Amino acid sequence: MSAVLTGSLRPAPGTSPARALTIAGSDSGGGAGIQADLRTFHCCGVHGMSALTAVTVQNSVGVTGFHEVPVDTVVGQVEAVVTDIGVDAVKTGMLASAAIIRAVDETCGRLGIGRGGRVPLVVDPVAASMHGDSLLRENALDALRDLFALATLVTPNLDEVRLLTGIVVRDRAGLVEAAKAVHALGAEWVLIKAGHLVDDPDCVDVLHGVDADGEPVFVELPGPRFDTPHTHGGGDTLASAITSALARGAGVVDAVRFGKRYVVRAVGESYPLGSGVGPVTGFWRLTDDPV
Ligand code: PXL
Repeated sequence: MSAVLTGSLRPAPGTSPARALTIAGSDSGGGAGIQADLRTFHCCGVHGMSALTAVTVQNSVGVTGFHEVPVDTVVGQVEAVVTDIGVDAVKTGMLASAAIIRAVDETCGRLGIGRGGRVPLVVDPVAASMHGDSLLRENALDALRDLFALATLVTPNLDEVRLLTGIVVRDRAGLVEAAKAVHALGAEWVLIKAGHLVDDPDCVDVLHGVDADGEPVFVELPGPRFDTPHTHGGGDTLASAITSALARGAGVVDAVRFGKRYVVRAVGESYPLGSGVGPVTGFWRLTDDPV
């Protein structure tokens, strides 16, 4: 395991921690989106920054609408933090529209974020909420696929695999086929999340990329399948934990293993909220120290 991920993740008091930026939407219910990302960065000992792309109107039952942030304001937020504070890893979540995706693509490329640059880029290709409410305009899929060419890692779930490639995954063998098909869209690494394979008693995600010699690498990431409906924000939390590890200097395989361990704990302690679906949580990171 990477030395940067062993032991305490707490930054030494008074020192500047690693810095991560999320380019994503707000979840008014606080379970997913930018709220989950910033919480996860914090719990991983990383300074979190945000470029807001959209404001969703939602609670534990679903999303009733969203309002996009103007493209210039999205770009302005990224430029403002990167040029002053600097950044060690970037994650995208809900990008809402083709115009925002194309602007994020151009801005990240220009600032040295993503493939070919200094700063790793994790693209979580968010298309819909777990209730099935759309978080991405219908005409934005081409732009999203184009963004993959800049990605260090993309982290689709099985609904997103179907949208992006047309492949319907039904079993573990299908996960490998999906990984190859998504990888062919241009990302350096692909993590296919198996959460939707509900008939599999375990949740075995598949990471796929190519090693330094050009040889294909497939890594299985086994984890338990928890008997809970409360998994809101699980994908965001996984991608944010991976981004935190990358920001701390870990390689992709170690960062993904770290993210998987983190999200297993977060789903394991998820809680009910409202009358619908509750969130995963980083509460297990809290200490028993009295305030
Ligand atoms: O979990 C995906 C996601 C990402 N971003 C926002 C969301 C959701 C799911 O609801 O609302 C803003």
